[in-house]
Amino acid sequence: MGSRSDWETMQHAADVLTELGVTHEVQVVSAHRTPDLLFRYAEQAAGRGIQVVIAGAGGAAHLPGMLAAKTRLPVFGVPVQSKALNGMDSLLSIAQMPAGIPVGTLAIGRAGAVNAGLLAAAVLALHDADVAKTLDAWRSRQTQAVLDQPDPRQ
Ligand code: RP5
Repeated sequence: MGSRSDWETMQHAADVLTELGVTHEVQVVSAHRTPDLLFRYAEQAAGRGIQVVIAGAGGAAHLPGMLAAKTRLPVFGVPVQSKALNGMDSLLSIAQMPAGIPVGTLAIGRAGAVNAGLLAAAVLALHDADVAKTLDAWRSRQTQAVLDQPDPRQ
């Protein structure tokens, strides 16, 4: 994520990955405050065994796009809800990548962070039977929770 202030949002991605038993790391890497670290991180990620990158950022959110430009790993961007523009700035900065360097863009805020974790797990599940099983079970529990409580007044 681009700043420690993004953690309130991005912790939800980390929580999902923890729930699913997916090994992950959490790090602040700022595109504009630590640009050299950003390049180093992106260049070394694949070699370190990382398979998917989730990048959360707010405002002029160039972190996911810059990461994607420096690694062939799939990058999922989470637009953090900014104070000034409610995250519309973050969303458009992340989603509107010119053709050639894709960033898979999620929803603004918590929903995007949760779904980024689930989407990353789904990618890993293509080649990891344990993650596939855990992800299927997570989704079944979610479905069952809705079926078990159909009346919102209760
Ligand atoms: C972006 O600027 C970060 O991703 C964060 O969402 C936003 C504000 O950062 P802080 O000023 O709170 O560190 O780089």
